[in-house]
Order: sequence, then C-alpha cells, then structure tokens
Amino acid sequence: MEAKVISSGIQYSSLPSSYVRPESERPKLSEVADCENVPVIDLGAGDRSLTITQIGDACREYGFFQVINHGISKESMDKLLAVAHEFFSLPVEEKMKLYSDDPSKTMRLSTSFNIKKETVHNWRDYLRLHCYPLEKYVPEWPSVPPSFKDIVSTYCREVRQLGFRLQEAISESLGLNRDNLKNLLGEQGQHMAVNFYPVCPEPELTYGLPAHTDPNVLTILLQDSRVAGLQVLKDDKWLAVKPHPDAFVINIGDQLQALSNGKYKSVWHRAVVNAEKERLSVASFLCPCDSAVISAPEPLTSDGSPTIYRNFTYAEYYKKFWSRNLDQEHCLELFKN
Ligand SMILES: O=C(O)CCC(=O)C(=O)O
Repeated sequence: MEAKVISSGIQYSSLPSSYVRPESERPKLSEVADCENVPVIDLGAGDRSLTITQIGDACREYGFFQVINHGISKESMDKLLAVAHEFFSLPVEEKMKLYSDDPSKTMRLSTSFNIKKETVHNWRDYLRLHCYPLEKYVPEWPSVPPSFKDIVSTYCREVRQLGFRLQEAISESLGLNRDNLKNLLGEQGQHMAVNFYPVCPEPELTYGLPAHTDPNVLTILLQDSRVAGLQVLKDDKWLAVKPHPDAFVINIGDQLQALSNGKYKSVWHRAVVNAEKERLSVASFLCPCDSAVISAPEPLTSDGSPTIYRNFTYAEYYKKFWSRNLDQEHCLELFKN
C-alpha cells in the first residue's frame, strides 16, 4: 500500500500544497499568547467541596482545566508516551498494515482528520483505538511493539477511573447528585487517539488539528511535556497551553455542554505543529453509550432557563459529527431548539 501517513521517514523541505491553508485560515502563531492562568486543580488536596467549586468555575469560564495528583502514576504516563513513540517510529510498511480512512473502524492508523471529506489536510498521523470493554478490543490492537497492549490497557483502566471521578465532581458542581451525570450517560464508551505530529517544514501554513470541539463527554489529554502545541480559544483569543509535566488537560466535550444546558462550555481547541520537534499527545475520550438520550436534567432547566438543545441520542450526534469537516460550525448548533 502506498504510504499515506506523514510519519514515513521522508524529510520535507517545504509543505506539500494539500496541507497549505488559505491565508485567512492560518494559525497566526505570533499573535498567540501563553495561557498564564489556566486552572490547575489539585485532586489530592483533600477539601472536596473546594475542588468541586474550582472544577465548576473552570468548566464555566474556560471549558478546560488541568489536574494534578490525579491518581495516575508518572510511570504509567511515561510508559504510555514511550510506547506511543516506539509505535510511530516503526517502519512505514509495518504501520501501513493498520491504515484505514474509515471512521467506523474500531482500530485504525490514519492521518489528518477525515481524509475523504476534507479539502486541506492536517499535519498529523493518529492511531485510533476503541478501549471499552478492553476484552473486546485489545485483541485487535497493534501487536508491535510487543509491550503495547499491556501498557495501553493498564493506562486505559486508570484513565477511566479518573474520568468517572471527574464526572462525579462535575455533576456535583452543577448542583446534581454525585452519580446523576454518570447514570444519564449509561455504560460509557472509551476511545483513544494517539496523535503524532512530525516535524513540519512550514508550521505557519497549517495545523496538526484545526479548531474543533470534542463530540464526547470529557477528554483527558496527556501531552508530551517537552513540546507545546495545544491551543484553546478563550474570549475569542487563541492561547497556548504550556505543558505541565505531571498534569492532564481535561476538556469539556459537546455532551457536557448539552447536559449542562449550555452552562459549561465545550471548548474550541486546536493543535499547532513545530519546525524543530515532533510532538505526541494521547487523548482519551469518554463517550455516552450510543442509546443514551442527551437531555439536560430537570434541576438545570427548572429555574426557567429555556432548554437550549433538543433531545438526541449519542449515536445520532456521533454520526452527524463524522459526516462533517472538523472546522465547521459547532456541531451542537445543529441540535438547538
Ligand atoms: O494534540 C493535542 O494537543 C490536541 C489533540 C486533540 O484535540 C484531539 O485529539 O482531539
């Protein structure tokens, strides 16, 4: 099979034209400020009600935050990044055995975002895995590197527990019972995108991932602590999120925006690329079960606030999300009352 991925060992001296964005859509990197006050929430601080308040404030104001003392060991985080790196360093022929551009596949290596739908490509390769239940999906995961399945399954179990702890705190921060949100979401799916952004000859002209919001409930992002690349939109300005070596970045997804009746923001974010260094990030997505009906619980609408979104199932939402290009309008706009 022809090498469609960009992590192919080829050194590019200029950006291939299919990756070049029109002038008005470029990242304007010199205008992006560092996000100095990104909330860093200490989950081990002991004062649960303070943590819940901090999480609620961050979800309302930013739609994202970082967590430290989150219960996932440094060893587990480091091993995951190392094995992901090893995977993307494999010979391109080995990687291409896993290549697909069909978004319905439960395990695939792919490139850009939705290569068949988009007009301009993105400087990213990614390995996309379904991760829950593990017994169902691990057998189809890459068997090279040989330690991949073990390391990634351990990480997936840990990150799922962290996600549930955060959902409980978010539920309480909305004035709901601890289990309320989790109960609405049913048996949650879990997916992972291992993103690899090779060195890019002209980072000013393209993206690793253009601006998007995540279609799921909550995203837990582990980023390479040596290379920045994640940017978030706050008050109409793009801000660079400096990697914190021990933290995860938590993004509120579209389903939480809908369930909170618009009180919490599903944040616009993007990944930019780098002329000197490659970058890795690993996004873990918790998703409602396909049949979960997404509808803001009564306490969030009983104060007279109009219900912003119509009821929909997650299956309906997800299909709509993947039928579009990534950087169109917010997909939730299509579900407004
Ligand atoms: O690489 C990053 O920092 C962002 C990744 C991301 O937004 C995604 O995988 O959806």
